[in-house]
Amino acid sequence: MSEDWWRGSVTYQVYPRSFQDANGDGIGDLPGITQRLPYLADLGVDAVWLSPVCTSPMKDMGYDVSNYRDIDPVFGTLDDFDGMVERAHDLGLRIIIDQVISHSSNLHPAFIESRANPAGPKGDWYVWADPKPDGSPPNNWLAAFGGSAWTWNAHRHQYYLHNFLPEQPDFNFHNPEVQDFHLDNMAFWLDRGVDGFRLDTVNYYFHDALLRDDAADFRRKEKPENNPYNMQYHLFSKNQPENLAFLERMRALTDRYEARVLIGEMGESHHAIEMMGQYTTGARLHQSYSFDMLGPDFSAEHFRTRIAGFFAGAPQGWPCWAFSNHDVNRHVSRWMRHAADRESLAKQAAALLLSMQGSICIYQGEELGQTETELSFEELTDPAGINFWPEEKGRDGCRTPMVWEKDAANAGFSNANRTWLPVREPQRAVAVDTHGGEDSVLAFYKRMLAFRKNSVDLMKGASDFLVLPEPWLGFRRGENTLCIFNLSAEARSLPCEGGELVLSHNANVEKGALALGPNGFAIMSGNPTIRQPD
Ligand code: TEU
Ligand code: CA
Repeated sequence: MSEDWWRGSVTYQVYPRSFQDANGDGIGDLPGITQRLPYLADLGVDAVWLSPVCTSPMKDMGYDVSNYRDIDPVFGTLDDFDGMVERAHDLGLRIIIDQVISHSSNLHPAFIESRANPAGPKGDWYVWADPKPDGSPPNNWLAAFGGSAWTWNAHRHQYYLHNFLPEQPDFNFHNPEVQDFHLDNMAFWLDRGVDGFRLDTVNYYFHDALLRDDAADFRRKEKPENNPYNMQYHLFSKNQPENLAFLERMRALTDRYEARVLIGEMGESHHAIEMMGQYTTGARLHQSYSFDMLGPDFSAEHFRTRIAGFFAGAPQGWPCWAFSNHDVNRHVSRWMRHAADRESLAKQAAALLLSMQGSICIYQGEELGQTETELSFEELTDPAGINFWPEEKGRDGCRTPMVWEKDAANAGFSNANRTWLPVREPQRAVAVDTHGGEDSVLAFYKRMLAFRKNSVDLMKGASDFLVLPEPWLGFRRGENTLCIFNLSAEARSLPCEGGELVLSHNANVEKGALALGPNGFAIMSGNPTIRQPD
């Protein structure tokens, strides 16, 4: 087993509630995932990342854990988990689990004990602080899902910190026992055979011990488009220097096992690129999962500056890029205004993402060209949607069930009368069984995944960006691969001599020109000479 299998690998994110329901209760589960693993092996991904499946009151859909060593009954049992891991390994797929340790559920026994007994052994496991003299919270830190990051507790006569919901109290990582507790829990899963962790909110573990105020708060009005969260210019509530030493302890633990991987999720921050580099340089994380391509920006300059900027700043670091996940609008919907049609955009995005330098995460359904589901307020389950409605619609629209068979009940996801989020049109229309043809989005993903896996240039080659005006994006990878994209809905062409098309869509090379139609792209070999468009 190669130790660095994860360099350039592609991980498929499964949202367990919405992948496959095996017991008919309308919610996806582990036996359902196990049934569908052959689909993922056939798709050609290297690993599967499961959003959280540990015991949880589900206030934030599993990102609020009440037992780090068991499976929530809605998803199954530890036996089901072991069965899934075994089946995945048989199929050559690795399993990466979400580890949500910055905070727990407020129903975790450690929090209940901490709250009840300030002088007891767990008294200091969470972040407790006295009120200001006027009774208000200790500082101005904001919670991502709205309001202050502090909630009053009448029993302790103190506030506790929660960067997300009040039901997600933050652990106090300044206490070494808290660090040990989490490392022990991670060893529990490593011993069970998981191949790695996606570390939720990895830059939130430590808070400023002096509890200093965060800087300017640009609240909801000025926040970037399509961001479902409360925004603040975080200086002290996260991104603390003490975190690096803890990540080194975590790496030392995983290095005791063979070929495991740590992928840290680093919430957007004013210095995200520097932090991503810092967290993956030296014996810390293997990959930093970037938020940079989860937003509205679809310009060539954006993609170029993110990728080139990362490697310029952190030549020893390693990024992980994604266009969609369970927290953001699906990219086909998000970028549709730059596209002529859904399919061309979906294929172009696949080609672009899967030709990038770094590792890649794709999100369930994107291989179908899936779009965001429109939901009514009554259908929402996500607190971010419920709290910020109607300015924001929250994250349920990207979490609706996977569509397998167009004409089956619940598109083959479940045989329940009612599923936790609805299955409807137009999502159903792009179900897996509609992708039989060679031209389908799914068929393109398979080709592109296979191409990447067999291309040393795409897996390991450096990126060298061409100087081209918008909306052209072009870069060479390694020795012999050129990737070029028309990021617009209008046909364009530029002078091009030599080279051969290897994989393309809406592309044509003739008479010394490369013509790319709406959202066209070309992956070429043979080092063609490209010149500025006229
Ligand atoms: O998301 C974290 C996340 O998106 C934040 O870093 C966010 O960008 C920032 O707070 C904005 O200021 C993860 C999970 O992916 C999400 O589903 C959970 O709700 C969240 O953590 C809490 O565990
Ligand atoms: Ca179920």
